[in-house]
Amino acid sequence: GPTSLSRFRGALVAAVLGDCVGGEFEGVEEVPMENVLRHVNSLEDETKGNGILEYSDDTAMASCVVQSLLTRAGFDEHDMARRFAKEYSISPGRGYGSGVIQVLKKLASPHLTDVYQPARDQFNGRGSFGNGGAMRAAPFALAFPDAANFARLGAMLTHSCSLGYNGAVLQALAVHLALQGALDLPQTFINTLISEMEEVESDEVSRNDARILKEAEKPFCNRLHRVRDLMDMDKVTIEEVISELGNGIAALQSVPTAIFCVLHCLQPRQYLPENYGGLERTIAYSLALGGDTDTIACMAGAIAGAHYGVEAIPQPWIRCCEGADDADVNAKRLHILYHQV
Ligand code: 8NA
Ligand code: MG
Ligand code: MG
Repeated sequence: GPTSLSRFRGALVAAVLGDCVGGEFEGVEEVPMENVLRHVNSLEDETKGNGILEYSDDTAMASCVVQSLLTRAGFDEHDMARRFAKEYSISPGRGYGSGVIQVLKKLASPHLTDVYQPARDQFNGRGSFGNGGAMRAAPFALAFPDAANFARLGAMLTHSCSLGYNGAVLQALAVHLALQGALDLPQTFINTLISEMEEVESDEVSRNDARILKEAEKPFCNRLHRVRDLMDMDKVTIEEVISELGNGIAALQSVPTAIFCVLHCLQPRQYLPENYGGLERTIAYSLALGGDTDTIACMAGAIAGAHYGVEAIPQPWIRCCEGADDADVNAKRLHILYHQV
């Protein structure tokens, strides 16, 4: 049912799986489906003893968000910033974006009063438009029935450009809607996202950032319209998806892409194995797009997991991925918090 525990567990666990399984192809521009299926199928073959697939910055930062929301029973920017900084200092080798590292080092300073300032100083004061805010946005949707505002503030701790934090808002909205069962009606789902983002992108700052970066007016809405057009097409190639939506490290080139992956994989596809359920299709398809595969699969995983629920996740995948069991435990705690606030 809507907002059931199974959906919460599915969302948080499948996000981790997307990150861990997607790491194999991160930054590879062309990923043949054959290679994706070989990689994914090797997870099922436990005789191979693949060992554990490690998670990256996506899961490391999402875990900080989860721990902070749970410990503070709500959003506390100082606590969250401290956790990001501490996590980075303990495990700096998780594949963080090259810019965000400077923010994470500054956030470690005990003299810092405004925790949003380091993010504002990025890229000559423009702020980052990377997908690092969006990749950790799902937990906000699992903690609050009205997550958009906190997802934005949580992203602004590292991403002060509206094209960064609005991507986090969009990802949180997509997870929120999926938790409610909204993906049962895909057309309504995409139309709701478009009308919500119309509002989100209507402020002066967002309009100005889009102008400066020479993007369309309301860039996320623009991409969501393309998602809707691609959804309506019978056959769509990987090349078309990449050229219309992107597969890069910018939020604008990856959040709408992740949403498309979920929508496209709601039904069986001839190039994906018949024995795959929707969640397996979504993750495999995300990897086949290449580019920022760990992050796109992580975001698509969170949305798809919220839709299909934890039962849709193959057990062998969970056993292969670092952090999947912790995510499952935390999802249960978030479910309680969500129904309290
Ligand atoms: P970030 O804030 O450092 O942004 C990522 C990159 O985007 C920066 O290093 C810049 O190259 C570029 N960028 C962002 N904002 C601007 C701007 N205003 N002007 C010019 N360039 C800009 O880090 P993040 O946390 O957003 O990074 C997220 C991604 O990087 C994640 O996907 C994560 O997994 C990681 N990552 C990706 C790859 C890959 O090949 N796809 C490799 C390693 C790490
Ligand atoms: Mg990563
Ligand atoms: Mg990535």
